[in-house]
Amino acid sequence: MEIDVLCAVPGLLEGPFSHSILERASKRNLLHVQVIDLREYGLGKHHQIDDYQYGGGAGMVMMVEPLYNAITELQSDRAYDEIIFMTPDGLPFTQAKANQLSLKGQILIICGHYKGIDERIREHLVTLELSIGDYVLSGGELAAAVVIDAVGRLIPGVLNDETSALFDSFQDGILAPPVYTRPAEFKGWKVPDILMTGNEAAIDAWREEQAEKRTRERRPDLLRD
Ligand code: 6GU
Repeated sequence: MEIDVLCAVPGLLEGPFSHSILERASKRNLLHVQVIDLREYGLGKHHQIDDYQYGGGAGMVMMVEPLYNAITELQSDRAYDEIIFMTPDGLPFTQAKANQLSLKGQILIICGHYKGIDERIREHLVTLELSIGDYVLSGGELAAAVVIDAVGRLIPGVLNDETSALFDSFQDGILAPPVYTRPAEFKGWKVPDILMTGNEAAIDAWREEQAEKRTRERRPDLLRD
């Protein structure tokens, strides 16, 4: 899978993809993330990428031309399955969306800044708009990193059995049960006895019960549909 990220602050994306699971994905040629600096497509000698908004009002808007030139140049190289714009007014990003995106071949993610991007780009070039939650970030870069992490780990071959995504919270619409490791007792805090019995069926039943309890207590909304 190839994910290109077009953004105004590429520095924000330097860290996230050079560690652990996503780094392994890249070394195994399962996922390539390329960050493109929108400023390279900026206008004039100052490489301008934003301007005042028509109709007045506070805040700058990312201009149509740099975005258009960047996107069409990238498209001459790649046939994107999806052109995603990260925006707080997009569709909520969920595990189901992550699953769908993990099956795509080539994706372009556009990150906005300031007041947003010229609506004409959204209207004519963007195919999917995503939000990672009901709060406002100063730009789409960190949201894009969240999407890429969630999608990247689902690509076949990226995770091994131990890190398998099958049993993640949300993957079956329910939260994950509590987990424990050595020692069996720490400062008088004990690991539940059931986990020491070696009785796999009983352990599975306990985990299922704990997962349901946890979901009922913390996220009853997940059980309603
Ligand atoms: Cl995708 N972008 C920004 N700027 N803020 C957000 C967001 C995206 N999702 C939630 N808040």
